[in-house]
Amino acid sequence: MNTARQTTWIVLFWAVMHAAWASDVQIQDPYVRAVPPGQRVTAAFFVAVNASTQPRAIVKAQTDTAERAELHEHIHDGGVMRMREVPRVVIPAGGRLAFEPGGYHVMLIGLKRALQPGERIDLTLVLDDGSRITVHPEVRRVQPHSGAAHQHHSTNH
Ligand SMILES: [Cu+2]
Repeated sequence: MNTARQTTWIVLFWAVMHAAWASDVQIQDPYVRAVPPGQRVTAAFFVAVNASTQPRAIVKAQTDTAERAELHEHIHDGGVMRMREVPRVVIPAGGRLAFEPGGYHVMLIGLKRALQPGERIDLTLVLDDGSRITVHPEVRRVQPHSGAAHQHHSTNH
């Protein structure tokens, strides 16, 4: 009886620790780039902070606001900036990684409605340990600046 009780406590302890461990990744300052009406593609940015002693990877993004959410990176390809989908983005142990214009971002493809600056959408990030983090990025007007904007989004300047 004592042993069974002990086992219960160990399982409970493990569950609590595991939950705490899974939440060691935090998403700070999430936002979404405001786009002109009719444009159905935009991107979400944030800073991912990993307080654990293990590297963690973001392996998937989901949102109700768009038909698809993809993890993207920007690469320099013969002087041209391009972006491509990546299967995972690693946040180093005890470190942080910025998703920012010109770098990693979550591409939202096929927006289901127009986004108003100031409103918030839902974005869920899935980690490699199966945990999920839902954040509420604010829609913001982001000034394009040289080299850092989505090249295929900027028009004439
Ligand atoms: Cu992209």
